[in-house]
Amino acid sequence: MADEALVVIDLQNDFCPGGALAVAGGDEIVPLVNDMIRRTDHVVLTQDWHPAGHSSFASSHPGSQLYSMIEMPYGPQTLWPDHCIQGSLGSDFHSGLAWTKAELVIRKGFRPAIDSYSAFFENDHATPTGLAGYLRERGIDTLTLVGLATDFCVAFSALDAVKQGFRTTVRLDACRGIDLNGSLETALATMRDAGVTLEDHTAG
Ligand code: VGL
Ligand code: ZN
Repeated sequence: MADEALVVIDLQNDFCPGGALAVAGGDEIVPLVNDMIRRTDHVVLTQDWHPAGHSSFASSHPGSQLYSMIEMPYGPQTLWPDHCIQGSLGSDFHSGLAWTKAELVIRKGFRPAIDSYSAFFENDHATPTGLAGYLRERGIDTLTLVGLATDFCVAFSALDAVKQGFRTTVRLDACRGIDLNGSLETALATMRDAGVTLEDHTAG
């Protein structure tokens, strides 16, 4: 339908097995995502896109543990391994992803001092990426989200999408999660409570 878009979140090498911040089974979703791309008129991709030395990297905070939380001026921030450095192989889309049909690639996380999980807003929940305006101007009001990782960039994007007034579905069978300290269960409950439609079309 003309008023619908598929938003493919961060289906990049660093989030797939062998990558710097590998999500278990991250590569398994590629064939399904490709089917969905084929069947959807409008496709938008996001690309995690960090400068070297980004403030979300544990390596930028000497003495701090990987995956620990720190307090940033904009709120709590998980510290990640170095990943998705601009222009690196790890920042490329998975080589099997049929990305050429995409009408827009939203890059995020490029400001050194702030992380950006959501496709719509940086982690201060205030600095927009421009995606909501783009979609509205195109007359798109209904979104399906797929990609990586369910409990971080997909969830943050879905929550902002409903807040911005988009009818929003997350296809869980076309997502994989990181699951840090129960983050997957929390993300699913938070999305459900916020009015995100969660669907799993896994056969059987
Ligand atoms: C993501 C952690 C850090 C994601 C991106 O795509 O879910 N997670 N950067
Ligand atoms: Zn990142």
